[in-house]
Amino acid sequence: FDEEKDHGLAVAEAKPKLKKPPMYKVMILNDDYTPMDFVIEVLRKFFSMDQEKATRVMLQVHNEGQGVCGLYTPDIAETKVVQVNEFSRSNEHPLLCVMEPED
Ligand code: TYC
Repeated sequence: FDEEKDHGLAVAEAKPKLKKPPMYKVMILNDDYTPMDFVIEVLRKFFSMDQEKATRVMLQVHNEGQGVCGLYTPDIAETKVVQVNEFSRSNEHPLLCVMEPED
C-alpha cells in the first residue's frame, strides 16, 4: 500500500514561495481649478518626469479624468500620495492624488 501513496510530487514541486510585493498604481485626478503648470510641476517633482512626459500625463488626466503617475510598492505609493496631497494643499490647490492596487 505504501508505494501507492507516493506520487513523487512533494519534493519536485516544492518551489520556494518568494512572492513579489503587491504593487499600487499612484494616480492623480482631474479637477476644474488646479493650474496645468502646477500639475506639471508635481509630476516633475514627485514622479521624476521630464517636461515632455509631465505635459503628456497632465493633458491625459485633464482629458480623461485620471491618469497613472507610476507603479510602486505599498509604502512608497502611500508616501507619494501623502506628499503630493500635502504639497497641493499647502499651495491651496485641490489636486487629488490616490492609490489603487495594480490589476
Ligand atoms: N483641469 C485643470 C485645468 O483645466 C488641469 C488639471 C489637470 C487639473 C490634471 C488636475 O490632475 C489634474 N486647469
